[in-house]
Amino acid sequence: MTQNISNTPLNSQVIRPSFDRSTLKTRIVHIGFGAFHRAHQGLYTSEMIEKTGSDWGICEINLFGGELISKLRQQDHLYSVLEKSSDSVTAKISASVIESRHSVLDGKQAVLDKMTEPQVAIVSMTITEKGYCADLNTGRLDYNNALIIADLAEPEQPQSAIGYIVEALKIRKAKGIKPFTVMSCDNIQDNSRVAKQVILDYANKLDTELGTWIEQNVSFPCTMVDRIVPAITEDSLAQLTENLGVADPVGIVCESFRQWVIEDDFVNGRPEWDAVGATFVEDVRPFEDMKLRMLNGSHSFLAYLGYLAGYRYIYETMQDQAFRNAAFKLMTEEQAVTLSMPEGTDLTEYANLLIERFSNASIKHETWQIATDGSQKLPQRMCESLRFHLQHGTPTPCLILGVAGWMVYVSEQDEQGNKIIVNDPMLEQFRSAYKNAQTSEEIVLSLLGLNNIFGQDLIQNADFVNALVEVVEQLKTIGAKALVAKTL
Ligand code: NAI
Ligand code: CS2
Repeated sequence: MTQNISNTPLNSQVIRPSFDRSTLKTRIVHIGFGAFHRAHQGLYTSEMIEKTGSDWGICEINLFGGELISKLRQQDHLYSVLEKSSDSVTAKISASVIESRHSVLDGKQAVLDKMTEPQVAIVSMTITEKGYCADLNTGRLDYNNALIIADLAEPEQPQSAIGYIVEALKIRKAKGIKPFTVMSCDNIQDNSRVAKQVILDYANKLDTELGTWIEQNVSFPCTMVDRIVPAITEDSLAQLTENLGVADPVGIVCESFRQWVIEDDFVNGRPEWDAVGATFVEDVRPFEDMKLRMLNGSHSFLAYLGYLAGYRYIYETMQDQAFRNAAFKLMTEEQAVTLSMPEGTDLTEYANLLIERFSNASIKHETWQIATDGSQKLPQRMCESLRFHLQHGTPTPCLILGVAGWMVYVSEQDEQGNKIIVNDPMLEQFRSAYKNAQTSEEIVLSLLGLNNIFGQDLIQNADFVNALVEVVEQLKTIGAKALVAKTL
C-alpha cells in the first residue's frame, strides 16, 4: 500500500484534528476543489468542526480536471495545508471533506444525485471568474458562452456550474425538497448576486415558474474571501513532504493570513464559521470592494507591469522600490478614495498590511498566474475605480498604467520580443484587436471597444483615451521598469 497522510504517522508538529469524521454529513456541496478552497473554506470548516463538534461535512465536486479528485480519494479525502508567514511555518491537516464527485469520473447523474440529497443545505463555489458564464460588466448571463448554449439545449446533461445548480434546484423543487443556499467564494464584485442573476437568467430561459421559485426560495449570500494561495509547484510539494514526513499530492501551501466576511443569509442553516475567525455581516459589499480594489487591483497592476519588467514573483516586485511605491500609491490614493467603509476602518493600515503580505518571500506567487483571465478581472479590480476618478475629475496615473500594462501584456510579446503565454477566455478577441491595429491609438481603441471588459462609457472619455495611448506608447518605448520608476 502506498504511504499517504491517511495511513502513515505524521511529524509530531503537524496539527491534526481529533473529531470523529464518521459523524459528519454532507451538508455542503462545494464546486471547484482548487488551490484556494483547500486553503480557505475547507480548512475553516475543518477547524470549525473541531471547535464546535458540528456535523457540517463537505462533498467536493469538480467538473473539470479529474486527477486531483482521484488523488484525494486515495487518502480518505484528507489533505494538508502549509501556512507560511515570513518567519514561520505551520502544517495542518484538513478533515472536513468526506466525499467527492467528478462529472467525468463518476458521471453527471452522480453529481446531480449528490446535489439533490435532502440534507445538502449549501452549494458553495470557487470556479474562477469565468465559471459564472457572465458578462461581468453587466452581471448578466452571457448567452454566447459555449457551455451555456450547450446547457440550454440539453439542460438535463449540464456542463456549466450554472447548469448543474439550476438542474439540481429543478429536481429539488419537483421532489418537494427544500432548496439550498448558493454561496460564491470567487473574487467577483457582488459575487453571489452575480451567481443569482446568471442562475435566474438561465432558469427563466428554461421555465419562468422555476425562475420565480428560485428567486423566492433560494438565498445567495455574498462573501469576501482572502488568502494568498499560489498554484502548487514541485518545490512547494517538496516543502510539504518535509514538514509532514510523507508526500501529499493534494496538499497546498499558502500565506498565514486569512479573512472571510459572509452575509448572514442562509435559507437552510449554516455552520458556525465565526467560531474560527470568519465574520458574518448584513452587507458584505464595502469589504468586497475594499479587497477587490486594494488587494486584487494592485495584484493585477503588479502582475502585468511586473511580468513585463521581468519579475517572476510578486515578492520580487516588492523589492523594487518604485513598484512598491506604485502599489501603495494605487491602493491609498486611487483605490481607497473610491470606497465607503464602515466607521473605524483604517484603509492606510490595510494598505500597509497588503504591502507586507505581498513582500512575503516565502510565498512564490507568479505574476504570470495572477495575469491569467484579465478580461474577467479588470472590471471589478480597475474599471469601477477608473469611472469614479473620471466622474470626479481626479488624477489616476496608476490605474491608467495598470490598464496600459494589461494592453501590452495581451499583445503576447514581452519587451525582449519573447512570446507571452496569455491565458484568457477572450484571447481570440485580443488577437484580432492586435491584428487590425498598427498604432498605439488603434490598439487602445480596439481593446477599449471590448464592452464586457470596459463597458460602453470608458472609450467615450477622450482625456482618458489620450492618456492611455500615451502610456501604452511609453511602455513600448522605455519599458515597464523605467516607466513605473518615472511615474513614481
Ligand atoms: P485553481 O485553478 O486551483 O482552481 C480552480 C477550480 O475551478 C478548479 O476546481 C476547476 O475545476 C474549477 N473551474 C475552472 N473553470 C471552471 C468552470 N468554467 N466551471 C466550473 N469550474 C471551473 O484556482 P484557485 O486558486 O483555487 O482559485 C479559484 C478562484 O478562487 C479564483 O479564481 C478566485 O476567484 C478565488 N480566490 C483565489 C485565491 C487565491 O489566492 N488562489 C484567493 C481568493 C479567491
Ligand atoms: C490574485 C488572487 O490570482 C489572482 O488574481 O489576485 O487570487 C489573490 O491571490 C487572492 O484574491 C488573495 O485573496
